[in-house]
Amino acid sequence: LDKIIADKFKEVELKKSLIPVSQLENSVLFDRKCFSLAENLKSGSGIIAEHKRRSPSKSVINQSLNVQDVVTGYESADASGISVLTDGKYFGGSLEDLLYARASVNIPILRKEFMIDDYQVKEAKAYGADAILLIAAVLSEKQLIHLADSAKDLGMDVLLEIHNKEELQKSLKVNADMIGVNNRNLKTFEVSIENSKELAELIPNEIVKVSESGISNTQAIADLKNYGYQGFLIGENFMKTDDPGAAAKEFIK
Ligand code: IGP
Repeated sequence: LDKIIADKFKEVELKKSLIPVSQLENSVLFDRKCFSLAENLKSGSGIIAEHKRRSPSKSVINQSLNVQDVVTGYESADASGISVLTDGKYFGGSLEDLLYARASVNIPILRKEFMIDDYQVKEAKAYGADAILLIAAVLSEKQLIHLADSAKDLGMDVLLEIHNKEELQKSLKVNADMIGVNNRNLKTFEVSIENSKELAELIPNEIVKVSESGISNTQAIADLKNYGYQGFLIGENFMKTDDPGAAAKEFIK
């Protein structure tokens, strides 16, 4: 994780020197009114289906599909939202993926990225995202508050990811619409759905609860609903198949 973040700082500095913020603000999408991911989770299937080609924990998941087909499939499967990885080096994603996803569906899209700078929040908006992810393991309380406020100012929702009590503590003053409990430890890659169950009661009621990672069956969803979860972020279980949309449809029906 430390390496990913160090690389991200370099990437963002480079981009800032090439594409000024004013150019991002000129994107036609910059003034678009966002869909609310948090609201959509409450009223629909609750599934946030992810486009993920590869990951540091699993290496290759699926490199042969095109993003438009995948996200269109997710939308017709009745996903409440879509998550698009935009990190290139570790996840094989891109901002172009986000743009093509935006052009293909009319449901909320989460930019899945290691956010460290305001610049990326603007980029998210300029490339069509409706929501951003902030990872408590990566950011200070002050940074979390600042980046969440920037996203809210642009009309986007905020999904704040935590993995333990300390990170939750750090997140309580942040203006987040959703708190996501990552079942995967980003430092050891160990996955346990019990983590969502243990932290559930500590999350304030007015915040939409999302369980992230390692979800592979509908029994897990039923269990997590009993703990108050309304959102379920699923990547690999769909992406490892030849037809992620069909896999999502079978899962959600
Ligand atoms: C999806 P999975 O196990 O269903 O593929 O997990 C999602 O939760 C995972 O990709 C994720 C992630 C992240 C990726 C959760 N938090 C932070 C990158 C960065």
